[in-house]
Amino acid sequence: MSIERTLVLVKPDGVARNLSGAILARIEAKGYTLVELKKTDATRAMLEEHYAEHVGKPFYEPLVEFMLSGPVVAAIFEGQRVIEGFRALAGTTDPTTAAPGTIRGDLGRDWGLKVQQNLVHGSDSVESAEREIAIWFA
Ligand code: D4T
Repeated sequence: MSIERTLVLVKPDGVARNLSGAILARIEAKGYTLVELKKTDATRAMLEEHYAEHVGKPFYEPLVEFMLSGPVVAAIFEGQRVIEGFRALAGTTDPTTAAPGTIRGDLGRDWGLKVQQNLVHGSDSVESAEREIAIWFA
């Protein structure tokens, strides 16, 4: 099994709630290695590329607006099967039903908005990770 890299974003809700450190600590505590880290402001162009698969969906525009609403923390983590491992650690998309013990399950909730504010993003495949790392760490 080869070593993978994944892109992790602490979304604007996580940064605004001062949870960036707590979230990064969970990933490090699991044993993955932090390779790159920065706090940054997304641009609409970056988000159009990052979320290209969601264009046209009802939550797309609220999602872009949400991701532009404040700074994000972008990180690259490395390790065997880190892509799958981080997504398991993050929990499912809907924070209401995300399993307790996961980042979204423990720290997230539904706020009744047009888009789920679910604290984190993680790449879903090796191809996505390469594409997303190029967007956020150009
Ligand atoms: P990301 O991509 O941000 O790591 O989250 P997921 O992999 O868990 O979810 P996704 O790409 O399917 O969706 C991106 C983003 O849109 C929000 N969303 C999604 C939403 O508000 N309502 C929905 O029905 C879906 C599918 C949450 C995450």
